Amino acid sequence: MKSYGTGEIRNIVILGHSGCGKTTVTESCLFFSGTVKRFGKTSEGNTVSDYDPEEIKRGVSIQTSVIPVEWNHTKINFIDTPGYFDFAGEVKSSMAAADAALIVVSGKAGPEVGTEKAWDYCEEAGLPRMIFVNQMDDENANFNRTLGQMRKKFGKAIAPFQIPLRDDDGKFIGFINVIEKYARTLAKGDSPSGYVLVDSEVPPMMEGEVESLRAMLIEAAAESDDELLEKFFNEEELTDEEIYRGLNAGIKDGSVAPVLCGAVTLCYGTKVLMDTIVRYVPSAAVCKPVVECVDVKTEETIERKCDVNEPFSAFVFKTIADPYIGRLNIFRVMSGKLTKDMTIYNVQKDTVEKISKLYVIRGKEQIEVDSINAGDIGALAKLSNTSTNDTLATKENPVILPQIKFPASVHSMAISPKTKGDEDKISAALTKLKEEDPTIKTEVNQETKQSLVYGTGEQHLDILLSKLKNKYKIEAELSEPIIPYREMIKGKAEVRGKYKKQSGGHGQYGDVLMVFEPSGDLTKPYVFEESVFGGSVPKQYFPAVEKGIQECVQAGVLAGYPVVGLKATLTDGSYHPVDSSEMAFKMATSVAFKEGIPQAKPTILEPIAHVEVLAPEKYMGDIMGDFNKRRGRILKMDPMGKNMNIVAEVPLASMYKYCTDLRSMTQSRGEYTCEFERYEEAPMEVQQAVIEKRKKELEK
Ligand SMILES: Nc1nc2c(ncn2[C@@H]2O[C@H](COP(=O)(O)OP(=O)(O)O)[C@@H](O)[C@H]2O)c(=O)[nH]1
Ligand SMILES: [Mg+2]
Repeated sequence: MKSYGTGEIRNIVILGHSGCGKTTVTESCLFFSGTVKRFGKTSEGNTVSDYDPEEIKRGVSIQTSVIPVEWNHTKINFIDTPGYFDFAGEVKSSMAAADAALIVVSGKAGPEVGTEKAWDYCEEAGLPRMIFVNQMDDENANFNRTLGQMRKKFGKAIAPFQIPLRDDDGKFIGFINVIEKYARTLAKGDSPSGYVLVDSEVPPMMEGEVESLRAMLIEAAAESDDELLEKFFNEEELTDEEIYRGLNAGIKDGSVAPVLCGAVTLCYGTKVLMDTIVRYVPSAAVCKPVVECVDVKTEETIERKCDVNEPFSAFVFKTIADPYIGRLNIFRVMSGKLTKDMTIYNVQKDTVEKISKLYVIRGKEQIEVDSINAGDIGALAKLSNTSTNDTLATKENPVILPQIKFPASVHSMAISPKTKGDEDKISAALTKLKEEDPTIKTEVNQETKQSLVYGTGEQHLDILLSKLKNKYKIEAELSEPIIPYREMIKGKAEVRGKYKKQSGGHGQYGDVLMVFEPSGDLTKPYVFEESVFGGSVPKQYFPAVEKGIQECVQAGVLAGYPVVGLKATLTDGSYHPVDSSEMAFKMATSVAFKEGIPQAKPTILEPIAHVEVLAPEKYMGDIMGDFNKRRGRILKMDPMGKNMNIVAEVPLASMYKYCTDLRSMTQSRGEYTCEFERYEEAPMEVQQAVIEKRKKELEK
């Protein structure tokens, strides 16, 4: 592939609800531009973009892929993203590499939750955006309805560049260009899709509609430029050139979102889409002219220009660590130029990385190149220490580029191999999968000994299992994480513990009088004190008594959970000059513990989580009602942007699979975080259930 200059590159992230046709957009552009000879289908698993075995199996995208298409002396790097919300991490990383977004909307379904999220992401990141209303060939598609809904949701920015033409039977037959007021209809001809567009007149009955949409467009165009706005208000006619100038400026700053339409499975609208991207979407050099980064030598924030003459810096936005493909880091050059003979420096990891081969990638295909210019996307194989979020630069000019903030991994499950002994294999494979996907987290709970995996949702972890099986040949299963309950006492007890053995020869003798009471500090298992008077227990045995307590608090008397907040005081006792030993005193303490704790009102504590939910206000009633059912307490509720932020405390045990429930309550609009806060006494019925469960486990 030829090397493209910074001004000839467009990095376009494709966003939208699952199933609107994002991946098919990339496939149709590849096909129409003659890059591929066969038009793949996502449902058949043969598209360039959805190449991963999991994507082929499911017929949906689950990871980001880069699809460069060469069109009109320009390289459009499409970055195709998954629509499922569990893969929001992939979307976030794709956005880090993009200059502009193409939001695909189904003309049949209209704007959906995924469309709203896409729009919000663009607003947040300040990305220029355009919209493609797809699936217009479907008999239930309705452009005007979709346009109206988008105007209502997204406001004045929505600027229709095209409207679809239909014949008397409602069949999609072409487009009307709203700015220049001409129509084009599809006719059989020599093009990859088998159709060409031929100019025709705007049907008289549509003239009114075209005029009103054009007025909408001109208003949007005028908004971006004071001079134009004045002309607009003075009701002076804007020239086409002025309209284009205004639209260009508006698209660049995000105040205008051009809307196109088509049916990409038939390549209707594909050419106009690519033409519009080349013509209207500014190049990498214009969209992200500078990037703020931290100069590692001076620790100052500096700017790097998206220009080949600047020092080299590149941001790694995706890592593939695949047993078949190998290790690949995909990056965007933010400044300067990368050539294959350079020595590069991973700034965060403080290591020099050797380049073996330099590629641009198209789906899974790796195309070797000699250099990659500022603004372009490339890939490097076999870098040993580099992963997503790292900055590559040179040792002479080290900088750190802005990092991706990944969504919280709130869904946790215990993971174990189906075959005993595969534990090490699982953890090695998980390490690889974590490199590819920073939203997967793992942890071994020291107390329950369970291996835990964290992801963004149930589907995310299902795919993780599937990858373990298909790519790493390990069968694993997920189970509910064990809740780490605690035990404590609420009362006070004074007990004597005696340990005495006379089995001929050397005997054993230990005798302690202990007081057990709450220490008030639930963060510590116990505090140990002694108030022995007159040497009834010699000093040398105090550590043995403490050792006894230390061992006993590991398993409480009610259900075997660790004890916290215990104060144990050794007040008295007796000893034998020959038979007493450290062992005997430790045993005596244990006897006192087993007898004393049940008398001191033992109780079970449960972990309480601090939960924050962000969701639109209309769902507040459901969310609060649901928290009540989970024994949660709402602490506060505040508006935050378009949403409400609810802060609550909820027992951890009832947060199991909350992500699934919150999604279904809020049509996937709600998000949350959940963190351990503290321990609290569990209600009686919970305690009974916990004790019962423990009993059964012991019987097994
Ligand atoms: N009728 C029709 N179907 C389409 C069109 N574009 C995509 N599809 C179908 O919609 C489904 C989802 O497409 P896909 O590209 O995987 O959507 P994504 O989830 O947004 O990537 C597939 O079955 C496509 O064949 C279109 O223009 N017209
Ligand atoms: Mg897709």
